[in-house]
Amino acid sequence: MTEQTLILVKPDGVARGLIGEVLSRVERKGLTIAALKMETVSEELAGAHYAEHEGKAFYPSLIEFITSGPVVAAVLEGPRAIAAFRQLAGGTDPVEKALPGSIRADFALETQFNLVHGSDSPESAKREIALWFPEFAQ
Ligand code: RTP
Ligand code: MG
Repeated sequence: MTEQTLILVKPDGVARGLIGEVLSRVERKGLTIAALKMETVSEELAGAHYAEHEGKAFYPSLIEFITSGPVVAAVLEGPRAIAAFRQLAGGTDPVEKALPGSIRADFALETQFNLVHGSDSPESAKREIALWFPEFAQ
């Protein structure tokens, strides 16, 4: 069944020149880029996007980081797109959890600066696509 997922190249990925690397891996995997834009994230959008983490110790630095520079946001489509991109990204901790060959394992060292985001469930994907691409949401 075709799914949609919302992904981000976070500010560290943009600053390090990894937009092309990430999008290239997405395309080589066979996922379709259905929507794409670059944007500097407002506090409001950052808070809405990461609402599930409000109150956690890392939340203030997460918001500061995600608003620190432009991000690239995209909607991807394909069979099992949500899990497929999470596989490409690798686990949250790029050293302890991400498998070799994943984006995070190949290019990141620290959990906060882990380069990419991908929706973690169909419910998250629907919510995040509506936040980032209201004109695109179904
Ligand atoms: P994301 O939402 O960004 O795709 O990452 P994720 O699902 O793999 O991880 P999640 O638990 O949702 O955490 C969101 C982001 O918060 C930062 N984080 N820092 N210092 C820490 O312990 C910690 N834990 C999470 C990371 O940037 C993570 O991607
Ligand atoms: Mg998450």
